[in-house]
Amino acid sequence: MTRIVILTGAGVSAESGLGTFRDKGGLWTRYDLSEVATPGGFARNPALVHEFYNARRANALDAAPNAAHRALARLQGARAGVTLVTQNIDDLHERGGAREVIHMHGQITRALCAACGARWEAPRAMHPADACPGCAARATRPDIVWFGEVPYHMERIADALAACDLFVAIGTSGEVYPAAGFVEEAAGFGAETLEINLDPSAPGRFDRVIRGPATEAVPAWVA
Ligand code: BV8
Repeated sequence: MTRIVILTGAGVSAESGLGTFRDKGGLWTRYDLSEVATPGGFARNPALVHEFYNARRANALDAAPNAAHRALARLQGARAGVTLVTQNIDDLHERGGAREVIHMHGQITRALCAACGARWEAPRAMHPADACPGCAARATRPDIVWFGEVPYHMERIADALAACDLFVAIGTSGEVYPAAGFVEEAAGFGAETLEINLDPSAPGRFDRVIRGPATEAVPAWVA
C-alpha cells in the first residue's frame, strides 16, 4: 500500500473565499502578525485578537467547501494510507467529507481556556469577558497555534512523514515552520515529493510540481 501524507495550506481554501496570508491582499499584508497571531499580541490586546478571529470565524462558517476539499475526501474514502495534515484553521476539509484531519495549527471552531486547558466548540463570536465553562476563569482564547507556540500533533505527523512513500503539499507558500520543513523530512526518509500550487514556492524543493488552482489541479490529480 502506498502511504501518502498530504499537507494543505490557505491555497486549498482560497477558492472558497477564505483569504490567504502572503498573496497580494493577504491577511499578513493587512494585519500585523505580531499583534494578532502571537501570545504577546493576545496578552496586550485580547479584544483586538478576538475581533480578528471573530471575523475569520464568521467567514469560515459562511464559506463552503470546494472541489479540492471534496476530491481529497474522495481520495481518503477510496484508499487506506492517506494522512491529511492541514495548516488551516477552517473546517472546510471536514465539511467536504474528510475524516481524521490533523489540524496542526488548531481550529477556529474551537475555544480553549488558557487557565485550565478546557476545550469546547467556540461560539460564533468570542470576547475577553467570556468565562470558561469549566473553571469560570475569564481566560478564553481561540484554540489556535500562534507564532512562537508549539504546533499540535507533531509526533503523529513525524511518524507519518517517516513512513510515507509520497508527500504532497497543496496550496502552501512553505514559509512557516515546522510545516515548511516537512518536504525535506519526508524526502530524507525516501519519499517522493509533489507540490500542487498556484504559484511556485521555494524552487527545487519538490520532485514534481503541478501548477494551477486547487479546484482544478487537485481533482485532476486525485482522479
Ligand atoms: C514553532 C494559525 C517551535 C494562526 C499559523 C522566531 C520566534 C518564534 C518562532 C519562530 C521565529 N522565527 C521562525 C519561527 C518559527 C515560526 C515561523 O515559521 N515563522 C515564519 C514567519 C518564519 N513558526 C512558529 O512559531 C511555529 N511554532 O516554531 O514552535 C517548535 C517547532 C517545532 C516543533 C516544536 C516546537 C508556529 C507557527 C504557527 C503559526 N500559526 N496559523 C492563524 O491562522 O491566524 S501559521 C500561518 O501561516 C497561517 O495560519 C498558515 O497556516 C501558515 C502557512 O501559510 P500558508 O497556508 O502557506 O498560506 P500563504 O498565504 O503563505 O500561502 C498560500 C499559498 O497558496 C501560496 O503559495 C499561493 O500561491 C497558493 N494559492 C493561492 N491561491 C491558490 C493557491 N494554490 C492553489 N489554488 C489556489 N486557488
